[in-house]
Amino acid sequence: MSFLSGFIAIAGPPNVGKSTLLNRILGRKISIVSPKPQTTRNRITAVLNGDDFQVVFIDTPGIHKTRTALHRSMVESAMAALQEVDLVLLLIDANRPNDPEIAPILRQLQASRKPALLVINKMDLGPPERALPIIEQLRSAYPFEAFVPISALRGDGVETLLKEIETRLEPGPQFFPPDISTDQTESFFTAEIIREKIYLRTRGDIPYACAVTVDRIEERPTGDLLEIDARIHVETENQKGILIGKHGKMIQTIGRAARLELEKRFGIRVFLSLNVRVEKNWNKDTRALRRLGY
Ligand SMILES: Nc1nc2c(ncn2[C@@H]2O[C@H](COP(=O)(O)OP(=O)(O)OP(=O)(O)O)[C@@H](O)[C@H]2O)c(=O)[nH]1
Ligand SMILES: [Mg+2]
Repeated sequence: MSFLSGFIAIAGPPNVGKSTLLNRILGRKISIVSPKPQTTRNRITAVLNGDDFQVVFIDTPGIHKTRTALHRSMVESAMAALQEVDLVLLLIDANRPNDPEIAPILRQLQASRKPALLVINKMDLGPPERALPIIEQLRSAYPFEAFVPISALRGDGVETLLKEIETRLEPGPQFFPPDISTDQTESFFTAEIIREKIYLRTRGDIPYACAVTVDRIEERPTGDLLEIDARIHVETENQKGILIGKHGKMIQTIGRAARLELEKRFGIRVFLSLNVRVEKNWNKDTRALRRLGY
């Protein structure tokens, strides 16, 4: 039997559970998740390896109306992913079947004519019947090859989804070494974990005003401690004040939550130093965006 492989994009409007699904499929946290929309800003690649197959999943930023250069870069990377893969999983939220952001994704699919599965997520939040009108409505908009209701959070339906994917894999090469589950660097993952803690602990425009870069990751020669220097870039002095918080309380909370998760992930004690820096209009300036990884 020949080796099977393929590239699969997980695409959809913001906040529908794309990153949750990626993590569920891989059985570990690859992509950060938060209750706020526009959490994922880059494409995140994850590799599912089997004895005779390899699936490369690409988690993409939620597709939405763009306002800033950052949004444009996010949406462009998601739209481009739709063109490049062998199969698209269009993920939608069962509670938001009329999400206005679905239409532009359907248009992109119609242009690329890629094979696609419609995955209806968050089925745990209501009765199963509510998937039916959604399927009825969307099957006339695009020739989806299958309709799969799931709960990415609880895992319901994910096995069925994986079976639907497996039957569509074609003979192909092993794109990544079999022991690799993501192409993210340690620095990128670290910056993302810090950004996730900001999303989970701040409100209003603060999470959206933040970008995180990692300047240094270094293991002490004694081998018992990882030293990490990271920078949080914000747009204004006011945001910097809020992020640091009274007597530094907010930044300490964020730092502690990130450190605990990084220690678990890297299996070593972590010393995390966070520095907040004002970089005016970073999310509107394409040069600054590139420097910050977008
Ligand atoms: N109840 C329920 N909540 C879910 C499910 N899947 C995801 N969520 C929640 O939905 C929120 C958004 O999840 P994400 O995985 O970050 O969504 P996303 O589509 O990657 O969002 P962006 O990266 O912002 O586009 C989080 O609070 C998740 O816990 C699900 O199956 N059921
Ligand atoms: Mg995401």
